[in-house]
Amino acid sequence: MIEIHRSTKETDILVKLDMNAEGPSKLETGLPFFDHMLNAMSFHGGFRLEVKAAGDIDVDPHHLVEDTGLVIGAALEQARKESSGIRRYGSAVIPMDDALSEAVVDACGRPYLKWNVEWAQLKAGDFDLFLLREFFWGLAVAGKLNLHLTTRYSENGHHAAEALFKAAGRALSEAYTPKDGGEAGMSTKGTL
Ligand SMILES: [Mn+2]
Repeated sequence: MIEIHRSTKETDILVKLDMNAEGPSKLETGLPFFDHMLNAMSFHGGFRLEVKAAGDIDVDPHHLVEDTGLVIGAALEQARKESSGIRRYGSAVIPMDDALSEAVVDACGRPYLKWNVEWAQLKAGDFDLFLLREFFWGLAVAGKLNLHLTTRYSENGHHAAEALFKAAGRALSEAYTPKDGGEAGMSTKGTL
């Protein structure tokens, strides 16, 4: 179980992550739709995630959503460092009713976010779907992930987002599956 706490003047976030244990996850960000997405990601990824986040969401949930991505990303990076090697790549394409979303991960140590995402609506309930880019940006940067996210098609933004988080969970789970050999076993270069 990895535990990371990050506190700034804008947010206070505690993340507990165990990539090798099934739930139950516990999500408390003060943003019910965001909790719903994080729960979908961890449940379908088959890993345990706890997030307790507080922040200036009355100003704008932007800081909290981005910082939550940064802290979960930092936990993933620590998981990689503590491992004796991981599979590194993972991918998934997940449907939800009208929507089909895709996530492809390379836990390669070099951050990159390819955001090939379009939302059919701006919001899901009162949650601004455009904020989800900030979450995945934080995840990619702090997790040192190359992360390619795509909404192939959808009519409903909630469905597209939920399918995207499920796909991300499945892809992360595959990428962080233990594989012996350390960093040398993860690249033909002999190191990441
Ligand atoms: Mn839903």
